[in-house]
Amino acid sequence: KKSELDTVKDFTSAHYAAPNAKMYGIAKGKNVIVIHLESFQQFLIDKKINGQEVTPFLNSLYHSHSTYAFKNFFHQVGQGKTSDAENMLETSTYGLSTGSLFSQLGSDNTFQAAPAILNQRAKYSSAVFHGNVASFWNRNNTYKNMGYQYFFDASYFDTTGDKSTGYGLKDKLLFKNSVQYLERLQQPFYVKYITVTNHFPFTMDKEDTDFKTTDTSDSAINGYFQTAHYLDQSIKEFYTYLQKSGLLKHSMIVLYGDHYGLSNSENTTLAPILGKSAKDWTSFDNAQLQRVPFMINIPGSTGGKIESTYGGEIDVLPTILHLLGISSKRYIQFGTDLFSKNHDQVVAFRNRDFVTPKYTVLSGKVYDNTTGEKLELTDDLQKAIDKDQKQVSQELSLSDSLNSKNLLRFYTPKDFKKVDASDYNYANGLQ
Ligand code: GP9
Ligand code: MN
Repeated sequence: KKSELDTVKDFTSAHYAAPNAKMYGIAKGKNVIVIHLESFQQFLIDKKINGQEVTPFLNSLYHSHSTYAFKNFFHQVGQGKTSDAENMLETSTYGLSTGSLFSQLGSDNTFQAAPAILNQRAKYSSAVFHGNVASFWNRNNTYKNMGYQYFFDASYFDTTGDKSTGYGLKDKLLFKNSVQYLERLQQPFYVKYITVTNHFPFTMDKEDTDFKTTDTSDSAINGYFQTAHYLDQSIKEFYTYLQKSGLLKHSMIVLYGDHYGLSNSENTTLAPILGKSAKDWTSFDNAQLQRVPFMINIPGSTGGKIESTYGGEIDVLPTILHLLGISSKRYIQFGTDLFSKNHDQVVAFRNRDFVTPKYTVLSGKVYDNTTGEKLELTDDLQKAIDKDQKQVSQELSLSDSLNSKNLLRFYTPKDFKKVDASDYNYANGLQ
């Protein structure tokens, strides 16, 4: 009888998309710097408020020919929010349907995640920089199982007084104070920066912003543009350091928004700012706002452009591995390389809704992406949608059984050495 693991393996190997030869290995051997843009939605890109760009630096990256940017990239998180995004990006498996995988399974599960893969295949060192306490989302335990060698959490930084906001060290200080650790890491390194300042309720100290924001009845919306502007400045400052230190040309910088910042209940207040009418706002419009930025900046490269391929967070790991010239074929991963000709453009949301380049399907109702209108289905279209829906549901439930039953403990990819969490000790030897 076929085991559950075999069912999962059969699915992911049939779904595997071979790399695009033009892109394979274009960033081979480079450092990888992943920048997690907290609560950052795609509509912020190129947005002006009172005539001023909200995120001028990210906009310049977005339009640069050294950046492969995606305008139809969606977040796929559930209740695990940031932690779900991290899990998808670094394992190419989904978060759970309820709660956070990091919190529920991060201490005990077997992971075959980016830090371990890159270390074993290409001798990368690895680290996370984050200005909140290590235990938030059970990161201290999960990161060890992912094979992260270092975790520079709040305990490594001075977070006292006005150096922090609700979720920890202010982003500008995180980047600035991380340098002392970053420059001691062995290269090539794979590092992740998890920013926090652009987080609900989007409040900040007056002296940290001079951005003239909106004047809506919703203080979260007004604050959102200010904290996003601050985040943008923090990344600009970090780039200045990367440039000066010489690291920039030896690095590939991956930037992504983890999930929505403004919730569906706020979207009708937001609508006029996006040039839409609040009274015509529908669940189709909410779904479109699941777009978040995904940008791969490879300084020195000139082939970058704004891609219209549809994809999501689940697709990041195979995409990155292939850019680094590392085949993803031997791993159990649910996403597919965004640059592959066989990339699967059906984007699953955690609640089994999904988006394709043509349609948005919400609770079985089908909307046309160009008009936003709900469609009456012909038999043929219904069949096509049913097929996609079936695959989305299957993919999510296979990922769930893989993770909730810890099936990776029974699977050893070629040459993979199982991660031993006890190899790592993060908090200055105190924990
Ligand atoms: C906390 C931060 C926020 O450390 O990453 O997590 P979120 O609330 O966005 O899931
Ligand atoms: Mn988050």
